Amino acid sequence: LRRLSRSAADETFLNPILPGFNPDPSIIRVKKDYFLTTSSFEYTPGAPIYHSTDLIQWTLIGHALTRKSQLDIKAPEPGGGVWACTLRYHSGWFYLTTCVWDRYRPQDSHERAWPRGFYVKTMDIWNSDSWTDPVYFDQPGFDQDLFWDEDGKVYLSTTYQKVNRDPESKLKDQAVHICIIDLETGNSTSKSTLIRESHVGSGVAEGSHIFKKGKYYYLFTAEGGTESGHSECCLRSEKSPLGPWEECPSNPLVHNSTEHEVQNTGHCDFVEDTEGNWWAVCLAVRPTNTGSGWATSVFGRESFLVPVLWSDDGWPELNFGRPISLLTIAPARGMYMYDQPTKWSEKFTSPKLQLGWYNKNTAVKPESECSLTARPGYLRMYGGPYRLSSPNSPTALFRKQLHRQGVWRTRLAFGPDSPGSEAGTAVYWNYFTWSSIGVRRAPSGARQIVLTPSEGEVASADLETDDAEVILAIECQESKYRFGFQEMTKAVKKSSENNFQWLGERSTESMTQDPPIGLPFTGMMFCLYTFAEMQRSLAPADYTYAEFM
Ligand code: 6LW
Repeated sequence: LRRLSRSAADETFLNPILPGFNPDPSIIRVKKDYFLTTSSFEYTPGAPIYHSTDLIQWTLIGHALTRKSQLDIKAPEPGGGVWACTLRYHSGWFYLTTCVWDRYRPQDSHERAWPRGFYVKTMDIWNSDSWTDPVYFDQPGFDQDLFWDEDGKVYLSTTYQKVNRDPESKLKDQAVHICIIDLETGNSTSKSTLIRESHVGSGVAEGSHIFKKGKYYYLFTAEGGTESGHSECCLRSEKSPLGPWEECPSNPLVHNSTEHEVQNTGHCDFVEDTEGNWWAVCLAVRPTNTGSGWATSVFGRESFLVPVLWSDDGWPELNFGRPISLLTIAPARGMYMYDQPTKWSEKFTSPKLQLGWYNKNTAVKPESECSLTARPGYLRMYGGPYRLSSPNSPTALFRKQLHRQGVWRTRLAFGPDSPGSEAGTAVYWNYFTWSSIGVRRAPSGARQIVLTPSEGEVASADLETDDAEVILAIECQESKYRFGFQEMTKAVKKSSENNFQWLGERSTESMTQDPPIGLPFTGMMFCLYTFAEMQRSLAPADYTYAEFM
C-alpha cells in the first residue's frame, strides 16, 4: 500500500460527516459504495444505514431493524436499546451485529442486565425489509464485532465483565473477549477468552474491530470510557485473532483533551477507499456544555471521518497524529468543502413518511395511532395514553436535531376532546428532560396553547377560536430554545404568517442534563406528539407539515 504524505494539493472537508446523534460508526465499502451504521438506542426503527460514494456526503437509505421480531424495546432507560452495531460484508451478504439493552442497570446495587448479541443479514442492503430475523450468540456482551479469517473461521469479539473480577475496579473489568463461532447457529465453538483490558485510565475496553491487512491481524479498541478519557488503541498479531497481541507504540492513537473544539474522540472503524487510501470513522462531541464533567452537546455523539496513514513498519496513524478537529485535512483525492444542507421539510402528501422519523421504543399500536391516508395532506395521529415523561412509547414521531440554529415548525389542526388530551411539538432529550408546546383545553373549556417543560411549570395562552389551525415553533439558538405559536384565524394574512407569539424559553444547558438513571447517549430530538392522559384520544391531531428552516 502507498504511504500517503501531506501535500499542497490536500483538500479539506468539514466534520462531523453525520451530524445529529450518530455515535459508534461502523463502515464498509462494497465496490464503489460505502455503507455506515450508527447506534440508535431507544429509537425505532433501529440501526440506520447510510450510504455514500465519497465518504463525506451521506444519505440515510434505511434501517436494519424494522420489525418487532428483530427489535422489541419496551421501556428502556435513556441510552438503552441498540448499541454499537458492526456492519460487515462477506460473500454477498451484509451482516449487522449488535445487542439490545432493555434495562441497562435496574438499580445501581443490582447487576447489569447483560444482553446477548445477535446478528441479522441481508443480500440487499438497499431494502430495509430484507434483513433476516436475529441469530443470537450464546455469549453476553456489547459492541459485538465479526471477523472472517482466510481459513473460514468466524471470530466474535465483544465486551463483557471479566470473570474473577476485581471488585474495586468497576469499569476496567469490562474488557474485550473473543471466541470462534458457528455463524449458522450463533453458538461458540471455542471458549471465550480475554484479549484486551483498557490501558487508558480506569476505563473499559470496548468497540472492538478486527481485520487483517498484509501479514497482521489488527485489533482496534475504544478505551477510557466514552467521556473525556475516550481514546482509540491498536494492537496487532501475526499469529491469530486469539493473540498474542502486540501493543502499538503510539497508543492511544486518538485522544482529544478537554481543551479541544472536538472532544471524547474514539470508537473507530476502518475502511480502504477505491484508491487504496485508508480512513477511520469515529465518534466525537462538539461540546456545548461541560458542566457535568464530560462534554455534552445537543447533538450527543456524532460521526467523524479522519485519514489513516500506515507507517512502513505497519502501524496506523490517524489524522496525521493530530487532534481531531472540525475542519479536517484529506489526502488529495478531489475532496471539497461540503456544507450540510440546513433546511428540511415534510408536507405529509405522500403515502410514506420520509426516512429519519422515529418512534421511541417499539410502538405498540402504530397503525391505529398514526396515518398518512386518513386525511389526505395531513399526518393524522390519535393520542395514546402516555405522556412524553413515560418510559413507555408515547404517540410521537421524532427527528434528530442536526443544526444549532434555525426554527423547527409544524402546523396543527386539533380540537382536544377533554382537558386531559393534548397535541403539539416538543424538543426532547429523554423522558426526564423535554419541553413541549401544544394545544389543550383548559378546565373552563377554552382552547389554549400550553408550554410544558418536563419539570412541570406551565405557561399558557388562550386561543381565539375553537377550530383554527395553529403553527407551533421552536426556535433553536446556541444557548436556548424559544417556544412560540401563531393561531391561523381567518384574519391572518399570508404576509403576516410566522409572526409568532413567544410563550417562553429554556436553556440548552438545562435541556442536556444527564438523566438520573440511564445514560446520556442520545441527542436532541424534535417530535410531534399527542396523548390523552391514561386514555386514548378520540380527537385526531392533524399535522400539515413539519420543517426546519
Ligand atoms: C457503546 C460503547 C460505549 O456501545 O457506549 O461507553 C455505547 N461506551 O462503546 C453506546 O454508544
